[in-house]
Amino acid sequence: MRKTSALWALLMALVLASAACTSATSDGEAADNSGTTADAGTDDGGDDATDDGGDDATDDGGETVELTQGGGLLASVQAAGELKCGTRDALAGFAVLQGDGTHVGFDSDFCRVIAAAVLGDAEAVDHVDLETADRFTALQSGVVDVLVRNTTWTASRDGSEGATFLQTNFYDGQGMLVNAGSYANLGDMDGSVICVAAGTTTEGNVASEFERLGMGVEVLSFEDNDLIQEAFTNDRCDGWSADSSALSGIRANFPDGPDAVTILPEVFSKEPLGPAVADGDTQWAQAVEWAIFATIQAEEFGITQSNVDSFLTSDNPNIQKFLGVEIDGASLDPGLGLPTDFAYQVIKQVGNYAEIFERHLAPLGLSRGVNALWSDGGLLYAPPYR
Ligand SMILES: N[C@@H](CCC(=O)N[C@@H](CS)C(=O)NCC(=O)O)C(=O)O
Repeated sequence: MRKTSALWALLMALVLASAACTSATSDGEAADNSGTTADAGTDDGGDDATDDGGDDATDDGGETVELTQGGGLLASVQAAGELKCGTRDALAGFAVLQGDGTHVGFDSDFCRVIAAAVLGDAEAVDHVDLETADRFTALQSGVVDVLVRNTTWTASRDGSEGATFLQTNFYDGQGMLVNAGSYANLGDMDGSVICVAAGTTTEGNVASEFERLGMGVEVLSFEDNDLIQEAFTNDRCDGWSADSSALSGIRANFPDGPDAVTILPEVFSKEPLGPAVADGDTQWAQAVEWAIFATIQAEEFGITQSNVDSFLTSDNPNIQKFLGVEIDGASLDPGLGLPTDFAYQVIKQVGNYAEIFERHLAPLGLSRGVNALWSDGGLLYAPPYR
């Protein structure tokens, strides 16, 4: 019975997934370097449902059902020996290209987490710089294997953009940066000009929020932050709206110093940021997701980059399974297609979630808040690895 229903589920999923993969549009209107003006409306639309693929191959209770799930990207990435990770090169705290050619930041490290899990080598990453508006076409066309680029999970992106979002690795919300002393609250900004990056959730959120407040603003959209910075400096923008975490990075690196600008107190949207893959390849999606879970679970176990080796002799069976330690002559292989020591590699080569956060986001003044572990009152929770 189980076998039959699993096969039906797979068949249905393949039909849905192939339908879902036919239309790829970029998220949002084309960017205009001089600033595209709009005063209302969102462009993050679309509604059709897609399904990201088949059902499970094994079930806790018993028999194993051999099913091929999806498009084989896990095998392709392993054969290529390199992960193409869609990211950015100038987003403070998240992904910044250094003079020596390395990428540094929270997103850059999560690209490494995936490479460590899948390839056993955190440095086997091609960090592909993507503008906001190009993210989903790059994912759909296979230019990148995964997107780790401060990208918000929304229904329209799950649906119309053909993306499958995985474990959120940073729960964010939208904010507003203004010149120090110019405004105290969003409610003071009626009639102002707000600058945003094109092809983002930010654009639509500004329109909705000011509509909700019964106020009118002009929204100017730019291709990237450098262009917004220039417009802001030239007094073309009264406010700069973006994810709050991004604004913290922008403020920390502001040309006239952080005190020249203020982030207003209101956070006016939910922006769950996390990795996304193209629809239709469940095995790949699961591999990426368990790589992220490994960072969270490691923090919960108290396993860090520097102490992970001491845990290889732990007598806690949950830790033994998690690190791929042999129990009765075999390591747990849950059938994800990942090496059985993938979590060990992630922790040893990149670190646990707390370490990655401390390395890149704490220096911007960000605290864990809702991004704490569930056991500390936050939202981060990894399912059991067994
Ligand atoms: N999380 C939002 C916004 C993401 C976004 O791309 N933000 C812009 C503005 S902070 C950005 O990353 N710019 C980077 C750059 O220009 O280097 C989304 O997914 O649409």
